[in-house]
Amino acid sequence: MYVLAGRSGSNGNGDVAGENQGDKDIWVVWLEANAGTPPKLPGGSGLPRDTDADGKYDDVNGNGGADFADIVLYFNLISYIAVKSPLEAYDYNGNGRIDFADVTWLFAHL
Ligand SMILES: [Ca+2]
Ligand SMILES: [Ca+2]
Ligand SMILES: [Ca+2]
Repeated sequence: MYVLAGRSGSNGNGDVAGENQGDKDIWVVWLEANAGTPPKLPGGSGLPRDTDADGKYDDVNGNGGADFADIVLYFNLISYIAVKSPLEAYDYNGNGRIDFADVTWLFAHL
């Protein structure tokens, strides 16, 4: 964890304490080393992986490779992924949504 504290010029109740300290508002930001790496999915065996480093996490179940089981898991978890996972990791077709088109994209790109 890293704490980044600094001054802001906000005029509203914008700091972490919800108080306006004028130009001395303190912001605390939680930075994670691999913020873009999505967490393990329910039913997965490990951390999801981007097997070809294109930014799309095609090894959905984290078993080491992109395979048919990833398609099945993605399909079963569409609603979960849409709410809980970073969009950029699973929005394979880049339309800004997690949807069935991403399942078919994954199937076509195995
Ligand atoms: Ca990939
Ligand atoms: Ca896999
Ligand atoms: Ca999509």
